[in-house]
Amino acid sequence: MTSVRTTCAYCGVGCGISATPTGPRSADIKGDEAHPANAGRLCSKGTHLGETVGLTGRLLHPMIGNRRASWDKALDLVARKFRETIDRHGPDSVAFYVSGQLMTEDYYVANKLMKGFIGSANIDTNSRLCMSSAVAGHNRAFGEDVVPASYDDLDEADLIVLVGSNTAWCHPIVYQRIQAARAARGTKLVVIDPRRTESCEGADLHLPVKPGTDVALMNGLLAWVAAEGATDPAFLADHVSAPEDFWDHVRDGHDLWTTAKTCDIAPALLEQFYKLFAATPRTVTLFSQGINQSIRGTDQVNAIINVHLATGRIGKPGAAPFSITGQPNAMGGREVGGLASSLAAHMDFAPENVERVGRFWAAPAMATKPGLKAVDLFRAINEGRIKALWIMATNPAVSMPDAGRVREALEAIPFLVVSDIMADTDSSTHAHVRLPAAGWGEKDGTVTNSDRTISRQRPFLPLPEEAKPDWWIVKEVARRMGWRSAFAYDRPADIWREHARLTAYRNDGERLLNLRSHATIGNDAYDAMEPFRWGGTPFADGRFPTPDGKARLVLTRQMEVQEPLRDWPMTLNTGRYRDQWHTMSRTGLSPKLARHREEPQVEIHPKDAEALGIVDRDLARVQTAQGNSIFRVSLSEGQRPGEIFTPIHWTDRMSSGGRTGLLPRPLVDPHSGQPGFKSTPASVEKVATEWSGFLILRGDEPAKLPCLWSTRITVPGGALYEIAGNGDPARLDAFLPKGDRVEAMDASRGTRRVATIGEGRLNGVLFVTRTGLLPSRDWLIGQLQAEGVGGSVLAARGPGSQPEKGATVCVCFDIGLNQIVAAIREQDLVDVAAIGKALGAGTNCGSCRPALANILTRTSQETLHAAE
Ligand SMILES: Nc1nc2c(c(=O)[nH]1)N[C@H]1C(S)=C(S)[C@@H](COP(=O)(O)OP(=O)(O)OC[C@H]3O[C@@H](n4cnc5c(=O)[nH]c(N)nc54)[C@H](O)[C@@H]3O)O[C@H]1N2
Ligand SMILES: Nc1nc2c(c(=O)[nH]1)N[C@H]1C(S)=C(S)[C@@H](COP(=O)(O)OP(=O)(O)OC[C@H]3O[C@@H](n4cnc5c(=O)[nH]c(N)nc54)[C@H](O)[C@@H]3O)O[C@H]1N2
Ligand code: SF4
Ligand SMILES: [Mo]
Repeated sequence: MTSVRTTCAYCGVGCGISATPTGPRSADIKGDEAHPANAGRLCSKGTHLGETVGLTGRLLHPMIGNRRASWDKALDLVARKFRETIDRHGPDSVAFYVSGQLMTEDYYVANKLMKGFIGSANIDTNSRLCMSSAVAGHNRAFGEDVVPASYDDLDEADLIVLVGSNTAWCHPIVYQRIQAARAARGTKLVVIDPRRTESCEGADLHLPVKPGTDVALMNGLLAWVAAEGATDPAFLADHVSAPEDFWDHVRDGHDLWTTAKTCDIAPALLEQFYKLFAATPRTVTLFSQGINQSIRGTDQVNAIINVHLATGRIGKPGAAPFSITGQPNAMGGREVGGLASSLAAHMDFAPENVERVGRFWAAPAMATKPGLKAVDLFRAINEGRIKALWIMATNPAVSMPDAGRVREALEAIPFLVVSDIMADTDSSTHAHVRLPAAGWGEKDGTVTNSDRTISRQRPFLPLPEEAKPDWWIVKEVARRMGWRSAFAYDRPADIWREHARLTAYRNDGERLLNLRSHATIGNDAYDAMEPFRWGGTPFADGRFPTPDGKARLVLTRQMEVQEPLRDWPMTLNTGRYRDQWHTMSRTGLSPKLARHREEPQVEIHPKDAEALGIVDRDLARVQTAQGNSIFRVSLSEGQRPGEIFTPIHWTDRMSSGGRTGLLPRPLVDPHSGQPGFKSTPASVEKVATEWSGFLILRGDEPAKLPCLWSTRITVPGGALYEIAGNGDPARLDAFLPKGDRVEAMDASRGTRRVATIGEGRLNGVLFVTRTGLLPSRDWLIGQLQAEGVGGSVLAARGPGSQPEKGATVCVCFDIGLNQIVAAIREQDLVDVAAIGKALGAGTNCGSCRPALANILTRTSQETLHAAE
């Protein structure tokens, strides 16, 4: 079969992929060597995309309630309900909640329908939770939402500063590029993050700042460069405007000592960073959620941009403030105007823009003001003001702050439509209508990555059953609402051309986003489109898209950071794991990716744990004013005392307990409306259960287990559940699939081992203990694939069983922690390359190389201690 060039389904790096179908629902995945974002490399998630293109769990037919319906019936119902709601309660009584995982073409059609035809701007996107502070910051500083950087700048920088970005895990190919620059030209790397993440492994300096103090840190830096004469007076005079009292404000109270105190780091460390920054013109400051997801997000973004403007480090090779995007098409969504706060094609709601876009669309009902931003939108549902909602490609019941309230909104709303690729998500359980969307590998369109490179996503698998592309679904509803000719699209290229024409429409250079050359592109040329970056090198001529052509310094003040409260002594930080993507609907299908972190953990400093009577691997309850969840404890010196971290990925479908979304408070940044996910007052307590254990089940149907805590991961041939609870664990026997039953009880040790076997194949096995001692799961998991299995399976090990591999570090070659430590000790390995030679680990996708570096350091320290 021939291979198809497409773009990765996951992050905003936007790696090119070459996919070769190997069967009706399988494909061989390789990096596309011709793609500028990755030049053939892929991280662990991209590498294992092939494991996720099966049909497990897919939604394959339109559903009205729990009944299968024809497309005609389902689309008619959606159109009729939206029409009736608008007629009765006005256009602002309906809303769309969409996603940076839609194609630009899907996004364009949804935005046009809401803002030009329904006549409301109540279309917001999960990018509100992700990028909106960067958007607001860009608009304030540059007059347009333009990311003034490209990946090439990383190759040409002498200093790269990561602020609030765990690039090693979340943008691994960019991180590899940074490491390549370090090797090639000695680029220095500084990480500013309260946690010591794996991104710090390959860094020169880590500043473990107190959360929420980045404004102070950046203002202190600005004061430092000003005092040292390291600003660029000519650039400032010609190309930058500032509020009158700006420099007085900067000089006031931003000395090194005060700043170090505010940020809670050593002055010497801060000085080291400031000196390095002041002395290095080619600096890229790369930032993501540690900056954006804050109630101070927009000011934090502007505080970073201020420093770059003041030093003239923008629009030049190797020098830029770089907001790196999360989702594969976060940028495309911003380009079409999919946020409630923008209109279309980088235009806001200024009357002349409303008139211009209205004329272009021949719109019957233009929205004239911004719509509700995500948090307000769900609040409006709770309050009964929004009565019909259509969710596309996002899972707000998990990913919104205070997700418990969001669930109530989804339960209460009179009419809910969910377009998704999966049959059951935490959000779609509440839907009146579920619409089966085309997924990655089937869909066809364009995406824009972090550095404005637009690439094609191309299909290489047929649409399964009745699934349809999102653009098709939306335009069919629009046509049924009466707007037939305005939504007469036959293919994504039709929409792309219209979007390109709008970016160029009456645009004499006021807007940098201008895709004029694509306005008349033919269908074949669209199909063959090579990745291209729009906008060239923005601001290279020192001109900015503001009325006076100058960039703007924005006065930012460090807001006070709340001190710990009596009931909530801890601060909860939330974020991502290397090998999982958001609510796991796709990565959760991959047995390999599951092994990096098998359970949702709460990371806590050993001192805090000790004070709370908690030890490593205990279960602990994290409580906030919004709700509580249970996590496996992981002691970590990389946490600052008083601060804990939990992952965002686990849902009700993958766990009971373990859901982070319930916990964050719904407080938002005043300019962007982005929630402050990274900082919520919390408390932690140990959870003691009478027993713990695990369950391995053949098949892929998720089971809802009646125990206090459980989490599920996919394994080859089935699923592994880690479980803990109180009362009689015998009730779990009912979840074992049918078969001959073998069991072994040991009352004195409080263990219970039960397996069911059919025709020599293991169907399921349950191990429970009251002592906490359990055998390795690996061998038992392997038995799902074995034949001739008998009662001896309960011994949980076969003849000649291998020693335990330990937690998987390298997913590509399935190498565990214990194997790596043993090899380092026995073979005296001294660097990551030597580990690669010995075990293969780290030599394929490279995502685990920071982890290998960390294991090397720890192992050699332990060996030293042992020798002393
Ligand atoms: N593996 C994986 N990769 C992903 C994703 C995924 O789900 N999984 N999702 C993608 C998406 S949509 C996004 S948005 C990106 C997110 O990518 P990142 O922003 O890199 O990821 P996060 O883990 O959310 O948070 C980054 C860091 O911010 C730090 N932080 C918290 N508070 C502060 C603070 O006050 N100041 C500073 N300086 N730092 C702070 C956290 O400790 C954390 O290490 O990742 C993308 N890539
Ligand atoms: N506490 C906390 N919460 C957070 C964050 C955090 O750091 N901390 N980060 C926030 C950020 S940055 C983000 S981006 C969000 C992400 O949060 P979500 O957007 O809610 O997460 P996903 O799991 O990516 O949801 C995508 C959904 O779309 C479906 N899907 C996939 N492809 C398609 C398609 O082509 N069409 C359709 N119709 N459906 C599709 C998937 O099955 C899945 O159900 O989470 C936010 N929430
Ligand atoms: S870095 Fe990884 S997840 Fe991101 S686009 Fe590239 S392969 Fe995909
Ligand atoms: Mo995101």
